[in-house]
Amino acid sequence: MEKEIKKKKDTKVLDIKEATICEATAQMLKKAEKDGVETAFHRANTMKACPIGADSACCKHCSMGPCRLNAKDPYGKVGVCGATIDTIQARNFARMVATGAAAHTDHGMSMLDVFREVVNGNVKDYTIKDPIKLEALAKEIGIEVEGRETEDIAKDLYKELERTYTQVEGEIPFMKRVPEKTLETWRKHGVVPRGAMREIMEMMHRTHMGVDQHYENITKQSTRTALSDGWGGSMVATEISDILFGTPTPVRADVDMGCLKEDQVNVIIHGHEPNLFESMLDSVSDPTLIKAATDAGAEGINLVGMCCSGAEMISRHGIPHAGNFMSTETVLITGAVDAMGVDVQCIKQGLVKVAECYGTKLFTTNPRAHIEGAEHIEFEEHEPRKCTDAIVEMAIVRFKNRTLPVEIPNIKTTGIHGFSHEYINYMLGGTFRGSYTPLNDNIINGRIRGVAGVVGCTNPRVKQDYVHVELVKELIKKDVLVLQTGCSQISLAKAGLYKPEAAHLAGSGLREVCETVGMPPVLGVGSCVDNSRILIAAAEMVKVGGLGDCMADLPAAGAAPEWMSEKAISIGHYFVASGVYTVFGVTFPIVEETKFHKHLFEGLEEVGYGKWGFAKDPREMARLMIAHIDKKRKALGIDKARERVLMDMSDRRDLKAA
Ligand code: CUV
Ligand code: SF4
Repeated sequence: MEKEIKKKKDTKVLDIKEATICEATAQMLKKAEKDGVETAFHRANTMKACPIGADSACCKHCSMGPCRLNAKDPYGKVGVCGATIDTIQARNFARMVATGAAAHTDHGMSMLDVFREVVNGNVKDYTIKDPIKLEALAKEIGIEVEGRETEDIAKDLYKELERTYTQVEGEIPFMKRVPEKTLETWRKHGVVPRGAMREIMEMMHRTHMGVDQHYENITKQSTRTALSDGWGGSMVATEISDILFGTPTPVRADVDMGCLKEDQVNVIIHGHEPNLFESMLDSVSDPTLIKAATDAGAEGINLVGMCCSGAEMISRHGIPHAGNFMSTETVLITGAVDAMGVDVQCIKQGLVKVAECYGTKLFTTNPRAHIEGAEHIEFEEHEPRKCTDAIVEMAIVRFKNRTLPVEIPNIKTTGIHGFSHEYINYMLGGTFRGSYTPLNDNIINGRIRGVAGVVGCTNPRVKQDYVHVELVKELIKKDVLVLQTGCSQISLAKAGLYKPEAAHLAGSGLREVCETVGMPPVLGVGSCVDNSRILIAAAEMVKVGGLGDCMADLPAAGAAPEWMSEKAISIGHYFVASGVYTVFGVTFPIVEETKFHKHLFEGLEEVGYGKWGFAKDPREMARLMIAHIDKKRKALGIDKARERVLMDMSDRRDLKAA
C-alpha cells in the first residue's frame, strides 16, 4: 500500500529535462523543488488538459447546454439546439479570434490615446521621437504633408487612424498598404474590415446561440475580424509606438536570467504596452532614485524586460531581456527580482504566489488588469512617472530588506535585435536605394529559398523553447530567412541564433547573403503586435515585383510552434487570410475529419487565401513549410534558379579546394 502511494506521487514529479531546454529556467525549477514552490510547469504536469475542450467539441453558449459532442464520432450527435460539430467548432474558433483581436486592437487604441494626448499637448512625458516616420506614414495613407507642420499632420494622422477602430462603414486606412490583388480577393469575399469595434461586435453577435450556423459564413467573419487586428489594431500599435518611442534599428543586447544583477536593484517589466516600460526607463535613470538605490547599498538600478514588453524594448532600445512567457514565474525564484511591474496580457495569476514566496513586490498598473493579491498602482499617461517611480521606490525597499539567499543563473547570451521593416529595407538596399529589391533578387536567384515568420508563445504542454529552436535551425539550414517576434524571438536569442556568427548554421545560399550584409540568419522584429512588420515586409516584397502579384504567391510560410494564447489564433488567422501558409504546434482546437477542419486546412487556399497547418514535431513542421515554399517557387517558375545557384556554389567550393 505504502509503495503504491509513493509510486502515484512519483508520476506527478516534474521531469525538468522534459519541461524546458532553457538552462536558467531548469536551474530555477530545481530550486523551486527545494523551496517548495509551484509554477505553471508543475500545474501543467498534474492537470490533464480537458480532452473535449481540446477538440473544441463542447459548447456553453446557452443554458440549454453546456453540450458535449463526441470527437470520435463527430457527426453522431448535435447540441440541444441542434448545433452541429462544425457550427460549434467554428463558433469557438471565432471567439478565440475575437478575443485575440480585441486584445491587440485595445492595446493599439491605448497607444493611439497616448498619441492624441501628446499631439494635443496634454501629455508632456512623451514626445514624437520619429517625425520622419510620422510624415512617411501620413503620406502613405493619403494625408497631405507638403509644407505642413508636424503637429498638423499628426492631428490628421490621429483622426485617420482612429477609423481603424470606430469606423462603421468603408475600409480601414491600412488597406492602402495591401497589395492590389490581395485586396481584390478580400473585396470579392466581402471581408475587408470596416472598423475593429464593429467587426468584433458582429463576431460576438454572430456566435451567440441561434445566429450564424454555417461554419463557412462564421469563418468569413473570423477572417474579417482577424484582418482588423493584423492590418488594423496591431499595425496601429506598431506604427504609433515607433513614432512615439523610435523606430528600431539593430542593437546589441543580452538575454536570459544572467541579465539580473545580484548587487543591484532589479526591476522587471512584463506585459505588452511600451508606454509603461518607457516611463520606467526614465525612472531608473533618475539621479534621485539612483542615489536612493546606492544609499540602500545597491550598485545601481537594473531594468530588465520579459515577454512581449521585453521583446519590444530589446528591439527598440537594447534593454536586456530575462526570458519568455514560461520563465516569468521561474525568474522570481532567483530571489533577485525586487519588483515586477505588469500591465496587460499573458500575466499568469500564479505570479502572485511565487512573488510572495520570495518577497518580490508585484505591481499591476493597468485599470484593465488587477490581480488579487498584487498591489495596484495605476499607470496614468498624464503622470506616468508617479507609477513607475513608486515601483522603483518599493523595489529599493525590497532590496534593502533582502533576507533570502539570491541565486542568479550565470547564463547570458548576446545578439543583435531590432530589425524594423524600414531597417530591412535600408540594410538590403543601402541608404540611397533602400528597397526590397535585393531581397527579392536573392529569392529569385535562389540563394534565399523563401521567408518564414516564426513567432508566438511558449507553452508548458511542450518542452520550452525546444520546438522554436529546432524549427528555426532546420529552416535556416535549408536557406529560409526567418523573421521573428515575441517569445519565439527570445527562445532563439537564448540559443545564440541572434549573433551574426550564427550565419554558419545557415545553408550556403542564406549564409552568403548574411555574410555580405552582416546580419544574423534570424531577424527579430519585436513583440506580438509587431507581427504587423512581417505583413508590411511581405506586402513590400509583392510590390517590388518578381514574386507574383499577391501575398499568396510569395514563397513564404508562418509558424507558432509553442502557441498558447487566443491572440496567437488571431495572428495565425490574419496571416492565413493574408495568403500565408501558417503551421501551429502543440495542439489544434478542432476535430480532424470535420468539414470545418477541411475548410481551414484546404478550403481557404482554394479561394485565394493562405491555409492552416498543424504539426507537433519541429522537423515535420519545417518539412511542411519548406514543401509549401518550394511549391510557390515552382509556381513562380523560379525553382530552376535555385538548383543553378546551389550547383554554382558547390562548384566554387570544389574549385577552391582544388
Ligand atoms: Ni504578445 S502572446 S506569450 S507575450 S508571444 Fe509571448 Fe507575446 Fe505569446 Fe504572450
Ligand atoms: Fe448546446 Fe446549442 Fe446551447 Fe451551445 S447553443 S450550449 S450547442 S444548446
